Amino acid sequence: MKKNKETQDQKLVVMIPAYNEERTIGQVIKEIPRKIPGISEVLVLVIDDGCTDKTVEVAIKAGANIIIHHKMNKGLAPSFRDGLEASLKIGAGIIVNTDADFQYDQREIPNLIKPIQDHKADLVLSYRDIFNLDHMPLSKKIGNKIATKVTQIASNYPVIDGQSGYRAFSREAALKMNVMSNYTYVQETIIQAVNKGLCIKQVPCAFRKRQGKSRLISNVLSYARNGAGIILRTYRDYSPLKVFVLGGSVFLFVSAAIGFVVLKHFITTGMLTPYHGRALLSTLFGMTGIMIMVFGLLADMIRTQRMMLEDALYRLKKMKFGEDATD
Ligand SMILES: Nc1nc2c(ncn2[C@@H]2O[C@H](COP(=O)(O)OP(=O)(O)O)[C@@H](O)[C@H]2O)c(=O)[nH]1
Ligand SMILES: [Mg+2]
Repeated sequence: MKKNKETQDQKLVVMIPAYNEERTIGQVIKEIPRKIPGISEVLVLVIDDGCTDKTVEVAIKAGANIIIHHKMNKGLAPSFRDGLEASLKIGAGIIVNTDADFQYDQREIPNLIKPIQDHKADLVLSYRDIFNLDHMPLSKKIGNKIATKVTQIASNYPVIDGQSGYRAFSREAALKMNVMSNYTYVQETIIQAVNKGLCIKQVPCAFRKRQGKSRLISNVLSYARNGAGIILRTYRDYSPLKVFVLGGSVFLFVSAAIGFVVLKHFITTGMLTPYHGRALLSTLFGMTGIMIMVFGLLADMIRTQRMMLEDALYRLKKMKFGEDATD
């Protein structure tokens, strides 16, 4: 009976990417519940992304179990990627990602992982009540809403808060994630999860005022530029036909609008004169449109390759962690 219970209970790894967070990381780690129903063990993993302050010392003192070091600052997304990999390696059944700045309330972890424990989700996203957070500047609130809307369109999933990093992944979801960006992982992981057919649930969460300055967002505009680039690239990678057909159609439409008169004139008179200029322009737009569509077909073939590569990678990771890679 005991053995059966043990096999059912999963190991939880709470991973914390951190860049110079000595002020708050201790509070974060101390707040993490170490006993949760249905969880055999809670381990805290800190990703020290080239910290130059006392983050690591404070984290160890507060009870961190594993620390991964980057010799220099690599960025949030690479830290997240390494954190997931390390969590899988130490046998995590569920992985929670949280921030080191004490903005999220770690006492909510049982609530965050519940849908995974109940086999109702592979990925649980938390969402904040953005417009009722008095401490959040208006520019950030608006930025959040715009980025969330774009993520909704790109993922075709009604995400409520696309920027919240407080999330729980099942082992299966973590094995399937291939984060490619070097800046932030938040939008890319949602788009990937939807495209890989993972089941997503959303739960509300609290969000405290940040102590100290944001490490990630020095200004909202550069965050928006970087974030938009990541979303567009991920969308292009997973839905290339839609992107290229849309782009090509715009050119073909302009070509038709310009060339309509020329074609009509040519059919009735058999001549291009006096519409040579229009004819040239229409041809140019038409050719460009067709070229973009052909790129779309090529990109779609690359997408098929990517899907196969991702499946191979998934099986490879399973083999690496000593699991059955045949299912
Ligand atoms: N590993 C790593 N973590 C980072 C980096 N930049 C930000 N973070 C962490 O990512 C989390 C969110 O960053 P934060 O500055 O709070 O962003 P904001 O809340 O969106 O303004 C915090 O735990 C940061 O320590 C980075 O370059 N590397
Ligand atoms: Mg923060």
